[in-house]
Amino acid sequence: MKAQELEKRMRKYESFRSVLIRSDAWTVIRLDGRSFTQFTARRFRKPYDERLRDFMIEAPSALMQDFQAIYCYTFSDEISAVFAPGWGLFNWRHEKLVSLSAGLVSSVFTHACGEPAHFDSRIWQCKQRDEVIDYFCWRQWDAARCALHGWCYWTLRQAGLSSETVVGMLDGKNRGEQKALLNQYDIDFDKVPSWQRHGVGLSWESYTKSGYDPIKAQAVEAERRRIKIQLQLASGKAYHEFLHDLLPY
Ligand SMILES: Nc1nc2c(ncn2[C@@H]2O[C@H](COP(=O)(O)OP(=O)(O)OP(=O)(O)O)[C@@H](O)[C@H]2O)c(=O)[nH]1
Ligand SMILES: [Mg+2]
Repeated sequence: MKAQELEKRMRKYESFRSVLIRSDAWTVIRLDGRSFTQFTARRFRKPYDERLRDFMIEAPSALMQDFQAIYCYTFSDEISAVFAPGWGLFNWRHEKLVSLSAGLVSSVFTHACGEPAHFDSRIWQCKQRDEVIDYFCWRQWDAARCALHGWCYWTLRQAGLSSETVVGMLDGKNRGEQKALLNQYDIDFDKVPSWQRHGVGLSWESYTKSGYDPIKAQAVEAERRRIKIQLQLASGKAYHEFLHDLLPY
C-alpha cells in the first residue's frame, strides 16, 4: 500500500478537522476547570482563596497574550475570553481553538499552581455585539449567585452543620434570605471582596514607555500596551456600560 493512499484514507476519519466556527461573528471561548470541587477541597480555603484566584488570573493572561483576546473575565474556576468578528486565529478551526485554548489554560494554571489540573473549553458565537455584552453580564450574574450560595454554604458548614443539613436549609432561599442568614453570622455579603462577588476582568491598557535610543543618543518614548487586571469590576448596569465602552463596534 502506498503511503500517500494510506494517509488520504486515514485523514478521512479525522471528522472534526473540517469543522469551522463562523468568521463573521463575535467569539467567546469559555473554559472551566474539571472537577474543581474535589481539586480545591483540601488545597484551598473556602469559600474563596486568593491563591486560587491568582492562579486563575494567570490563565486568562496567557489567552490575552497568546490568543490576543480583547477582554477576559474569570470567576471561580471559569474563564471567558472574547474576540471580535474576523479574528481568524487557526483559520477558524473549531478543533484547534478548543483543544489549544484548553491546553494553554491547563498548562499555565498547572505551572502556576504546581499541581496538575485541566480545563474543558467551548465556543460561544453571536453576531450581535449587544448579546456579547449580555453574555458577560450573565456570567457576572452567575458569579454573584455562586458567591452568595458559597458563602452561605461554607459559613454554615464551618459552624458545624452537615452538608445534607446545609443543602436542605438553603434550598429555595432567595437572595434576601441568604443575605439575612449571613447577617446572623455577622457577615455583610455586600462587603465581601468585590472579586468574589463580581469576578475579575482583564483588558488592555496603553502606557508610555521611556527608553533611550543609543544611535540618536537621546531619550525616546513609545506607546505600549499591557494587561490591566481589574479586581474591582463594576457590576450590573455599570458593568454593562463598561463593556459597551470596551468592545469595539
Ligand atoms: N476552596 C475553594 N474552592 C473554590 C474556589 N473557587 C472555586 N472553587 C470551587 O470550584 C468549584 C467549581 O464548580 P464547578 O465548575 O461547577 O464544578 P466542578 O467540580 O469543577 O465540576 P465540572 O466543572 O463539571 O468538572 C466549586 O466547587 C467551587 O466551590 C476558591 O477560591 N476556594
Ligand atoms: Mg469546573
